[in-house]
Amino acid sequence: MSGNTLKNDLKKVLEEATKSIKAVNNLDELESMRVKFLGKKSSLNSFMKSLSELNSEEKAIAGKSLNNVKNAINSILEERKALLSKVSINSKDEFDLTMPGRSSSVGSIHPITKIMGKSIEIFESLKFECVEGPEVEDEFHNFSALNIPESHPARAMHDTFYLDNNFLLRTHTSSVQVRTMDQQDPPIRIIAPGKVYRKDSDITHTPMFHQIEGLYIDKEVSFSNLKSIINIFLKSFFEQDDLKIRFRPSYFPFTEPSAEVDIEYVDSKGNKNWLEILGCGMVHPNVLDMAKIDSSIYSGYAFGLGVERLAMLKLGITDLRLFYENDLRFLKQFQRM
Ligand code: 2U9
Repeated sequence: MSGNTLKNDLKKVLEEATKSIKAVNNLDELESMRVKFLGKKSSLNSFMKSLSELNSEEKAIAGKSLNNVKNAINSILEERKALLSKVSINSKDEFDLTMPGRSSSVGSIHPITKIMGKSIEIFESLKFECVEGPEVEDEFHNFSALNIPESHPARAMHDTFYLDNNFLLRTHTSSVQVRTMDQQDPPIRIIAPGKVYRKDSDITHTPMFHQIEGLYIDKEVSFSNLKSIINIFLKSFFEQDDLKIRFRPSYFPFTEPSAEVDIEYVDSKGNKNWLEILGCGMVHPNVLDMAKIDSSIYSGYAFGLGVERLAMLKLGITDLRLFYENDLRFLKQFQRM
């Protein structure tokens, strides 16, 4: 073995090892490369063995070259190992089936939406059809068509959110029923659920709240029909067959006669109280006339209820504003309602 041939052979070995190691893509293959280039059966090892054939001067030079190549291969192996370990940690992250799952938080329907849904379900079972209409209204559909005179305090700026050009945010969903009466002949049996707006804010009022209003127009609709439907709804909603319900005379421009309805409520100390829950009445003949429905042939009843008020009583909540603060600690209590 001459010094020059050895040098050439070592150069080739180093080149081949470098190329092969850099092509390796996992730690197992890398180990076989270590065996191939540095193991007992490697060409480097057989060169090592043949050193004995050389004289001491040649041996020193050849030994040094062999060691250099061995070290070079070792460091290429280490470098590749470090790189592959890093990749394998990262890929373990994606594929380790023993890792605990990432929990995603599940949202839920807002309690007001649920109360609204439950009420609509009851009215639909009583053959009322659900209708919707615009939240931005004009004065005619929100006030005039409902027999609410221009001088009525509800029209005042401090109660109603006025927009440009005599538009406003509807103060009740009655405007939806007015629109239905314009488009449809009796019999009409509808409910109008939705958002309404009034300039009010305290523990029992928010500037936006939800209403469900009902309207039934047909021949021979009577006040006793109205009482019956309200009784059925309230007993079903509060899931209480012996619920005490009281009709108290009241006044609304759009109904005559009008009534407010109270339910008996027993508080945590066992004290009984009457609580107002909704308003209702027989549709005012002026309202029918304005919708070109002959009030000598047809009569109707109407009712209106505040969804937040229903929800407060059903869920035992005393501050209405809690519904709209989006505090998850409050909302989560109703997740499984
Ligand atoms: C038409 C004719 C009449 C709807 C009615 C009430 C009585 C009523 C309040 C309850 C609490 C509003 O949400 S609240 O603040 N509503 O008391 N609403 S009768 O009467 C109508 C509706 C439409 C065409």
